[in-house]
Amino acid sequence: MEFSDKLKSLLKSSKNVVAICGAGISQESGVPTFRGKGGLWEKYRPEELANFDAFIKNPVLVWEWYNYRKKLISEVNPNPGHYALYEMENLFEKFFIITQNVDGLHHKAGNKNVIEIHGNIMHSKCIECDKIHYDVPIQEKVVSIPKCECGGMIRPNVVWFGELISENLLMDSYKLLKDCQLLFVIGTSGNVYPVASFPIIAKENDAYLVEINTEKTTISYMMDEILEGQAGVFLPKIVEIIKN
Ligand code: BV8
Ligand code: ZN
Repeated sequence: MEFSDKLKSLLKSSKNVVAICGAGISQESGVPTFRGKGGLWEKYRPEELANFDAFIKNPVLVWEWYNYRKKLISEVNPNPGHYALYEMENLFEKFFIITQNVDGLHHKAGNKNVIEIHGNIMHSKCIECDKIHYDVPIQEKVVSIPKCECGGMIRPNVVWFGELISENLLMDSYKLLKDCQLLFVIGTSGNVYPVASFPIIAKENDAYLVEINTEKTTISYMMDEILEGQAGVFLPKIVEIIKN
């Protein structure tokens, strides 16, 4: 039996549902994860790339890595896992996604209620005046560091290690996690804080926690139900149960 009776009844009765997503949900679209085999971190370590000091020390290397990812992401599409979450937004009374992913694929699938807690790789910002730039071209070979009108260097507008998550997004996330009856934790290794601590907030408020992952993770121990397998396989099945 794939899904417990408890989960089946919650799929029918829950009003507020939240899905926390990590790189695993985009893996079936062809976007490499961070820590898995073939993952982005295999060649580089996070400390070397996804932090401000690395950018100041070697902006060309950091921009090369982000341009490689931006180009790859601009050529991929949402997969059945993303589209199932789009259907959930229209099936549950209140459904929100809190995503660690910066690939924009939830919006591309049609979801509106999305908190991009680590930002969006397609957006950039000036390190001097904080101006957001949406039109920074993808340079296959980085010949120059993009510059703002004010002369400042432009960086990807994502949250790097050692940087604070925006207070507003954190407050919005805490509120959603406190109010939800059902929380899906999809395709995340549970390594990165503060998102790794989010499931505990929902659990403390009596939510039922369901992990969907191809492997056990550091946060599997706190789950009420574990669906071991691909997000793109399980999520459409869950939508079928909600609909019938
Ligand atoms: C902060 C954005 C205050 C840019 C990213 C010591 C202890 C605890 C915490 C810390 C510590 N030292 C430092 C910290 C804080 C640090 C942190 O958590 N470090 C970790 C590594 C220990 N966090 C921060 O710095 C955060 N800010 O805390 O500020 C502060 C400041 C200083 C010091 C202390 C506190 C900011 C974190 C944000 C970093 N930005 N990325 C970019 O993308 O380039 S992190 C990066 O990892 C991505 O955003 C990614 O989303 C995120 C999490 O990774 P996952 O999404 O989980 O991906 P992963 O590859 O790991 O796992 C994929 C999973 O999918 C696997 O489990 C796999 O099995 C599964 N899977 C694969 N295929 C499928 C699948 N599942 C289902 N279906 C499939 N088909
Ligand atoms: Zn500027």
